[in-house]
Amino acid sequence: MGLDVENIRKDFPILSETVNGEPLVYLDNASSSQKPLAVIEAINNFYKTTNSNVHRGVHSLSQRATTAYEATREKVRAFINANLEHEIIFTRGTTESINLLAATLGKGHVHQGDEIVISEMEHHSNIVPWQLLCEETGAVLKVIPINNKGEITEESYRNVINESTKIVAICHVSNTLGTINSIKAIIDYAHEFGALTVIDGAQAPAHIPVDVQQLNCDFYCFSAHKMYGPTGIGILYGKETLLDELPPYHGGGNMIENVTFAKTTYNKLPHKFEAGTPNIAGGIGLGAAIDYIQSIAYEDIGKYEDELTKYGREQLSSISNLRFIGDAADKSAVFSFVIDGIHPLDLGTILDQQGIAVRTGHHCTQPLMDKFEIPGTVRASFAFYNTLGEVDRLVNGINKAVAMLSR
Ligand code: 7TS
Repeated sequence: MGLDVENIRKDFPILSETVNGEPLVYLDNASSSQKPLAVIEAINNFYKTTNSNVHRGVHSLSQRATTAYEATREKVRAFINANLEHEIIFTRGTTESINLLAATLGKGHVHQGDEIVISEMEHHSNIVPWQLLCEETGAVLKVIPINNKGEITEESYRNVINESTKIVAICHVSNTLGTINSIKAIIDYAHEFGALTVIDGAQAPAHIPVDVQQLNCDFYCFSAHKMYGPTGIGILYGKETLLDELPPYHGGGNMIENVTFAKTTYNKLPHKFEAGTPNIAGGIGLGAAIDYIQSIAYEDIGKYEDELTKYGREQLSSISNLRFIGDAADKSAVFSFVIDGIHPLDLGTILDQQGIAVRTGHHCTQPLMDKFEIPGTVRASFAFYNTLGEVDRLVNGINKAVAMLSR
């Protein structure tokens, strides 16, 4: 059937905004995507008609809020094809999901001399929590190197993963390079050594379908706000047996079964990991975001975004002295680049003056910048509501900026 981009754009009110007098071209989707009206209205309606706390009220409104909030858990389960609803833990986002794992795996699963494996392309959120865990336990952080195209090769991960590996934590899709990693092969290899696998899926579900049972990953983390949902809510998926073994993360209301001063027992999954009043409106918004994505087939999203990737690559390549950082064979519509003699921040600022939103800097991947020996890049990251015309506006905008800056 194909994607009807012009109609899709109408679902996103912000896309009709002007910025600095120009129609907005929003190319910072890897940071946070825009929200369709369906998500905005779901949140609005919750506060207008249902607002109440969840999981504790005897009154009808609280029960209504609980039903609406919990409906998202089932939607997420089906969305990533998890086996069980209570394998879906609500968190504040990818960052909190990974921190939860690093903190709780540190209490029993990881010991002095054990190795924790990440890759050179990880976001700081998938580096620092593991460093904290290493400091606490005496475990050692090992890093899978990437090649110059920004890919993890089979040889490179086989060289790093071994009998000492306890955890392998890898991104599904790189936020800076756009590389789509062959995580299934890495997960299978890690399992040969009995290691646990943690997938940082922050950049995946907006673009590609995720099936945690097919991947057979032990944990999968993502954020609602990068997949057309609200900020402040995300998911930790984990296999039931593993989540059951882990100790609680935060203490407080809802995560307990019984509290006395002498001893507290904990609630069952998923509540064991969900202390305190959650982001109820956010959860409902995430449910609406999933409904929205599912109203458009992934197959169509994939085909269209591939077209954007191909066209974007071709057109950006026409700019002289532009060098792509990351040119993987399998990549999403994310372009990081540098232009000789031009600082990314200056380029980003002049693009902004033309209504074009890109991100500049290290994108929370400083070790990756070190690998490529650059301080930062300009990054244009696309979503399915972006158009080929916007690629042209980006390219014209860059050409204009380069002319101004090299005067
Ligand atoms: N992992 C990856 C691969 C990411 O891209 C991000 C956010 C995170 C983890 C953290 O997600 P959060 O929702 O908890 O913040 N990436 C970006 C980015 O590329 N620009 O801004 C945030």
